[in-house]
Amino acid sequence: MNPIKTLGQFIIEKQADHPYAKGELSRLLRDIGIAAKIVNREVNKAGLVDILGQAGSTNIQGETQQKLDIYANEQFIAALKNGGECCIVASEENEEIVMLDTDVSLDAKYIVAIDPLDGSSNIDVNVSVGTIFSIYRRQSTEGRATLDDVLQKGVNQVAAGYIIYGTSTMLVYTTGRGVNGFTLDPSIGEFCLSHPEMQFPKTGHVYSINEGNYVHFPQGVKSYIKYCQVEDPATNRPYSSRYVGSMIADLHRSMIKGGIFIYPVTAAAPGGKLRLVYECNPMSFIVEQAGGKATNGYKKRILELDVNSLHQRTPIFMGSEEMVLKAEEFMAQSEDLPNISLVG
Ligand code: P6P
Repeated sequence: MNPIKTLGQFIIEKQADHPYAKGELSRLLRDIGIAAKIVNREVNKAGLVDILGQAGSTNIQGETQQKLDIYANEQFIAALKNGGECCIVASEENEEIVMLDTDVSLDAKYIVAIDPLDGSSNIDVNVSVGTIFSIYRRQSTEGRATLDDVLQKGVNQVAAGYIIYGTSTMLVYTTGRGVNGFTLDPSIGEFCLSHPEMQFPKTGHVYSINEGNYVHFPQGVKSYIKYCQVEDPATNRPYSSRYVGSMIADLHRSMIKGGIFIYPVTAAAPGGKLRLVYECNPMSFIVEQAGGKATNGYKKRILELDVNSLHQRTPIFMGSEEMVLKAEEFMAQSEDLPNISLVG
């Protein structure tokens, strides 16, 4: 049996790979791990809210029960504020950036973008949900960090990861040297290394997309879906269709089993639905570090997209490299004239 290696031990071990690291990023990652354990505890008893009263009711201490995504947001922001290594948090739950203005945080050099509880609508039906985080170094050198420090391209990320609250709770992250997965062992309250050096299979046989939007998809997406459904044993088609409705769960499965996840432009979301700063960029960093591919469907790497606003959206095609390339072939053949800003 391999000896247990906790997230904390792993972070310190890997810090040695960065000779000039002074421990700030290590402490920041540990702060995130602590908040993840706190959120996990509440997510895991979410079903009990019905017994204890609906969210928004008051618990026996008379405290108002909060929606879980607001609770998660507050826990991560508090952990980052207390940790002192982060100066700004950009969150899906906050319209504006959150300045962490404690004496220590003001001089902190890291920015964290976060989706505190992605897929939270699935909590009531007991489907996996998750937290996504993205870490940048502030670019400004004088005064307080600003929104411009947040609106950096994905290629500038120093770290990114997600926590999936599923059949087990896992924390998966990269600092640009591969992707490693840690599973929470509740008996010791530690994330333990369980999936070292995660890699996407080069191809797969599962496609993940909300086909309910089919009529509004670009022609290239419709053609790719039909390609996936054709009977061709030589290429293991038809593929299987799997769609959880929590991007983290769909992507995590794709990374382990092989597959492609697509959220294209639709009539309801002409610029795509998923957010660039705290969903697509962090997930794309992980995908690429695990040997996969992540683009907007028009041969443009997600990580190289210009970031112009905090809650900016983008279409996303990510997963096993060969599957993304095949989907992009169909996108390139279609007559659709995409919004020119989307074209690589
Ligand atoms: P739809 C969850 O709300 C989310 O942001 C992603 O996690 C998920 O992949 C997507 O939206 C689901 O969107 O439109 O298919 O319900």
